[in-house]
Amino acid sequence: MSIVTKSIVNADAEARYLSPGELDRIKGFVTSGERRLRIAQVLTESRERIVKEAGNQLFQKRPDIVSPGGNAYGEEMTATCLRDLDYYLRLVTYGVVAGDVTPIEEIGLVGVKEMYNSLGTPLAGVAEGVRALKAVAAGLLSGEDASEASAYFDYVVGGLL
Ligand SMILES: CCC1=C(C)/C(=C/C2=NC(=C\c3[nH]c(/C=C4\NC(=O)[C@H](C)[C@H]4CC)c(C)c3CCC(=O)O)/C(CCC(=O)O)=C2C)NC1=O
Repeated sequence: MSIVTKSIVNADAEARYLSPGELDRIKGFVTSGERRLRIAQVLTESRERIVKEAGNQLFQKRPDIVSPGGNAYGEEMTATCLRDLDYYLRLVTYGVVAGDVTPIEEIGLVGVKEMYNSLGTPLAGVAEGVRALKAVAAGLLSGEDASEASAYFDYVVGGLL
């Protein structure tokens, strides 16, 4: 939910006008809109490259993941692993656009530890992959945009560990 919807739901629950503080936060959301959309556009346009490079970085750092006995060993499993990185990149674009981590939390983090544990997928490996996504993405963005995007990747990492 964006700050706009959230503020309206809260205000209406008390049948009141939006408070000065709420209007201020909405103003911040609107003012940062152009930047957030620009970031989401870059990440969306470059998604294939970001996922591919992040995957290469991950597998170089953690060759065990794609070696016999590793959770992402074999063509099909490696593809599934890269698909998961693509999922998290997509969720980060949702967060950036909404200016809010709630979509990331609800779609990609609730119950995720149990899910990965039941699959034998190392959470630390997924987190390392998301860190690599962040690094590759940051390289495609200007300084301020990179730090804004990084906060959402960090949120994913925090939710995995
Ligand atoms: C959008 C929200 C969402 C997420 C996050 C998601 C994750 C997700 N990853 C899965 C599997 C998997 N995920 C991985 C990923 C990895 N293995 C590793 O060692 C690496 C560290 C890592 C890649 C970075 C692998 C290899 C599997 C297949 C595991 C198996 O079938 O044994 C599965 C099991 C079902 C399937 O194979 O599709 C789910 C549900 N699904 C969703 O709908």
